[in-house]
Amino acid sequence: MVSPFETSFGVEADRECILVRLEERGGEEGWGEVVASSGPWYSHEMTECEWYLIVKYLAGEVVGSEFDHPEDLWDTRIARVRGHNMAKAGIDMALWDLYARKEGRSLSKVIGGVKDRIECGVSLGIRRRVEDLLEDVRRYLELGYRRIKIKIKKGWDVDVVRRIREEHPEIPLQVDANAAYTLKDVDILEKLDAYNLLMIEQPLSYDDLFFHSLLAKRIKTPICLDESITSLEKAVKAFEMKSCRVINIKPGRVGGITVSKDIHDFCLKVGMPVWIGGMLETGVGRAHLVALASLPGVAYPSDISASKRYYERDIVEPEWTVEDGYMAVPKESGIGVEVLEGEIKKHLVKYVEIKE
Ligand code: OSB
Ligand code: MG
Repeated sequence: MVSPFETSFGVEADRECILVRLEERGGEEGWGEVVASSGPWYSHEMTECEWYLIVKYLAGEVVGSEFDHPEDLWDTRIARVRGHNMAKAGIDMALWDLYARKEGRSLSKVIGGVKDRIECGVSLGIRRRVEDLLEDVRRYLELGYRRIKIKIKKGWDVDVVRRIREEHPEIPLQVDANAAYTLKDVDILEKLDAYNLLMIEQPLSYDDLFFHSLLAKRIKTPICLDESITSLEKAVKAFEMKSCRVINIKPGRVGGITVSKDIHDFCLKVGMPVWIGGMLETGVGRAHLVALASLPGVAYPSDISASKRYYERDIVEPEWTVEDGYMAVPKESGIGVEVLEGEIKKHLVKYVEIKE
């Protein structure tokens, strides 16, 4: 990565990831990405474990099988595997890309996308000094990003937000706690109400809905859930319990494109705004984020930044770029970018081919 990314749960300086390439018998290919990190800090999922899940339990449900539509994946025994959405998502995404390519349509169009460009936000990690973060904020505003999100944790919250607001009273600004607080910290979280934030993302525990519903009654800043929303069922519960007013949909976290669409459709129906979250994806996973961000219910800028914000050299062509704060949604078939297997080989750690 171009620079280490620090959150309340740790620092990532390199991203280890699993790419899934699905090949049709004598035909098209499709690409997906497993967004797990190398350790179980964002969720229980992590690269080595998701690799094992794919090889031992998931790939066999796809290899040698016939599907009319990518949603049929969820009629296989994959649906019976508890959790490990990130591993499932890698396969689900590859199947959607393959299907869209066969249809000769863009993934965006195939899933019902309605936008030809998407609004880009940037997510800025925790820094050693506030001055460094202020510099990051200036840099990304200059590059045109339409919303700034900063990572917060105890001791790196109210004062940091105040410093940014002093310099930029009007910019769309939000914070992401990655579960760093408990209800005992309500005094700190209340203080954030003074700064006109778009939302606060995942203030409380990674798996919680109930305490967030209590917190929502105590603070004015809208709560957005990320980690807690791992399925359509969780989204429905969060809505019914009033645990949040916004949902960050990450295809990796929920099991891929099919479930992301289900959550999106539900949220659109009940009037809950959504946006698309990222997990520092390579150009492959990013393509899936872009397609989802073109859906009609996406009402805030997404955590979808240019390839250069993450990597010296992305593994797709063309690389993802941001102009005037927007990213163009590809019109080409499938994910709409070419995957550079030569670039992948330069960083390849492990490879397995699973055949019929
Ligand atoms: O909580 O949104 C998060 C990155 C890794 C793990 C969790 C999160 C993030 C980000 C980065 O905020 C978003 C991006 O990909 O730009
Ligand atoms: Mg988040």
